Amino acid sequence: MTEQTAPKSPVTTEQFIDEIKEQLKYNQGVTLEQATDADIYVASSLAVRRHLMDSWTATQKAMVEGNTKAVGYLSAEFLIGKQLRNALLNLGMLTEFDEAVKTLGHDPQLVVDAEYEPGLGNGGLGRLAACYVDSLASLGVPAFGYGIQYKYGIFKQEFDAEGKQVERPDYWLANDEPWGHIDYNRSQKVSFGGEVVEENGKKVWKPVWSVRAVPVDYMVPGYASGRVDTLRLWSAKSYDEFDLLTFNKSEYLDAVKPQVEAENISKILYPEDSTPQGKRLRLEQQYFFVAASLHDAIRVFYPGQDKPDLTTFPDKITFQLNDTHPVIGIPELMRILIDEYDYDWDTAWDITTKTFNYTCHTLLPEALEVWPVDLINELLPRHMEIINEINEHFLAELKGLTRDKERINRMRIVTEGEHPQVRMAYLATAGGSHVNGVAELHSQLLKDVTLRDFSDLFPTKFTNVTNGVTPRRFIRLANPRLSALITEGLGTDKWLSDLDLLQGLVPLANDDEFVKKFAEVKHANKVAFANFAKDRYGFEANPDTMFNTMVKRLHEYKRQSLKILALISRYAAIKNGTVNVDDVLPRTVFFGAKAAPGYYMAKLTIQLINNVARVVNNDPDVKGKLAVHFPANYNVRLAQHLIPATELDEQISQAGKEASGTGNMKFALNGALTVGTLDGANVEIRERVGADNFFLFGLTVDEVEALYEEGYDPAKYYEADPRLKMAIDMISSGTFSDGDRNTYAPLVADWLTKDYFMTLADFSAYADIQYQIEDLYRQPMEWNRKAILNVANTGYFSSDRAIEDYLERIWHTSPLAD
Ligand code: CBF
Repeated sequence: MTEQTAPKSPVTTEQFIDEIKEQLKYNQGVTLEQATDADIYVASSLAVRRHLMDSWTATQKAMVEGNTKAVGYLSAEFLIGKQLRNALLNLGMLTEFDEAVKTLGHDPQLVVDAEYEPGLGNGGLGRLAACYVDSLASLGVPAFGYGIQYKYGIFKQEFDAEGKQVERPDYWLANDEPWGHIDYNRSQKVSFGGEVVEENGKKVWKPVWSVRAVPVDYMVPGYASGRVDTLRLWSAKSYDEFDLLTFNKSEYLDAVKPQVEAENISKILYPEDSTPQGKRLRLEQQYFFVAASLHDAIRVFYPGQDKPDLTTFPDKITFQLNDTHPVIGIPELMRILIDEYDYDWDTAWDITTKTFNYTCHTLLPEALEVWPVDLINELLPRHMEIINEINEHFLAELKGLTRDKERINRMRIVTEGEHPQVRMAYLATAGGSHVNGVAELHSQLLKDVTLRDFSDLFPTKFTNVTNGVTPRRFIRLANPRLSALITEGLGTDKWLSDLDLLQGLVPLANDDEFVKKFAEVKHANKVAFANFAKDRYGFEANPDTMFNTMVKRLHEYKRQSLKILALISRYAAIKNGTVNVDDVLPRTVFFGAKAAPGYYMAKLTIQLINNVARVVNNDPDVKGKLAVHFPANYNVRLAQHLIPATELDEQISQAGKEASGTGNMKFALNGALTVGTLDGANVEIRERVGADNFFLFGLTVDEVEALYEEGYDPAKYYEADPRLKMAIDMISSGTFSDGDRNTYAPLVADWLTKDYFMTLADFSAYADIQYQIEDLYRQPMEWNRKAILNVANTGYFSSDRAIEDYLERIWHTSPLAD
């Protein structure tokens, strides 16, 4: 990315004050005296949005007229976070906003806090999509993010008196939402069900119900690029043709039922992450947003043309399939081309395979979607025919490439047997130009294990793009103190658009003055987080203890249980005098995690963590030495507060299970040291920051495999390490369940007999490395030097770099010319 200095505000403070007042008066109809913080938030957002409008329309015009191919990022999730500050930063208006709002008698922080965070994603995959549209706009690449505007985002997490997770609906649209513009004039009809008939030798799909997909547009401002891309999220509305006959029979509810059901499509985000799917509504959602998006792209790029030349479609836009969720787009494009535009099969296939690329975000076989043929037949009968035909053509192609019948059979897109299924990852691999994993290790394992047959026969399809995160939101907005110090250290703020410049901080790790300033920044962030936590969650966190954080979805493979077992063993050691209390390094541990509502073991782990926190925090024997906090409802906002305050980050998944991780990047970039396994992007982070500046422990992928092979016996590890035995026994004896021995019995039984993710096997190494961690922490200058080296050497993990890799390796396109 070309380095940019911070953009210059398009308005003065005085002008911005007038604009806010105008919005208050003409949009909201409130006087300045009546205006609440929430009113000021809406008025400022609308005023900011107006400033983006010209660049937005100009970007779209240049995209349609230009010779650069656009990018369509198809994703069922976009975890965009709050919009106002991000837009202000990218426009260069942060100072003008603060001043204007103060002049109007409001606190800028409270105004910003009035924004309700849209939770339109589950975790890493959705947040990555949001980082990528930010970077596309910042690089000046014309792009659409296409997804769904769910009415209910990811559930709101609460904890009950027993520490159990309770899910509450998150009706975020019940609040003023000034950022999304609903465009009824650009809606698309999406149909389902029915049958396929032959008419004049042509297959004709006769669907039986339809829904209206209405786009809600969010502007995505680039940082200092002058470009504004589009995030187009589809909302399902019914057509107003309801059943008058039924209504006349006074069965009003029955008459509106189909309308209600149609609107249900975009009602709720599936609260799952890396767990198997299989719900009918989910397939409806996938088809809904993908079909609307493909038709929308044709409308955008061939305006007013009845019979456009769609052989040029792959030159206009390239579609990235964000995981298997949008893969139904492959048969849909084939259907559009053949049924709606009369192309023959080969031409349609040529266009389709050139149009799509697929990113795989998982290594867990159970998370690769498969759809029952029966269900697809019922909802999308024409698509099932097309998928069958793709399968037949593909098998024929394979026969020309290999004589290995077993391999060919393994590669079937549609499986055989009584209950045939469609393997969406295989369909994506066969129907797209490129397949990429999201970190080097993950991409390698995709080739060696998950999609091995495919990579053997189509090696050039496979590539890697290591994930990245946007430095604008996750450094500049989240950590203004560190940002100022970086700018001071480098003598420029250009690092925000060229994160490799952080390398310039390397020599400063040896400059004691700079190291002290860095330590002061971290301490100030800890104090700020402690204040925020007190205010928002009501707990006290002591900023003079080490801040140690583990935030991510709760999943067994991520191994929150390893952290909690080590913590309990530490607690036990202090209690029973195995360690001298004076030698214990004071530590505050923060957890943040949501469990999928139907994931029993994950929810039980949440309950355990909460109860460990309750016991530890109320025990005078460990007071000042160990504290555990689990703020509910971890989201982007909490991430932006907690990450800058963290000193030690936990990335402790079982090697070979975390595809990449992106939290690991955010923490390193904010000057936390990582304790982690050789998994996902940890491997690359460690390579870049240097082995001395990363706390590595645990089994490698090969060792994990070897242990599975030889027959893994977790009980052996329980017997061998008294620290582990003590921790598990404490749980079993009811220490964290008011004496009840059964509460956590399912967890304990699983650890001792199955422990699929080898928590017990890695326990000793993990407990041992804590000594190294604490030794280093006792030398603050050395710790902070290493933390600076983490910041300095992780510029590679910018989403700008990731997007540049996609441009070069997959999309083969470039920014718009000025
Ligand atoms: O690639 C983004 C992230 O995606 C996941 O969250 C996913 O949903 N499959 C993975 O679990 C992460 O490893 C990955 O960083």
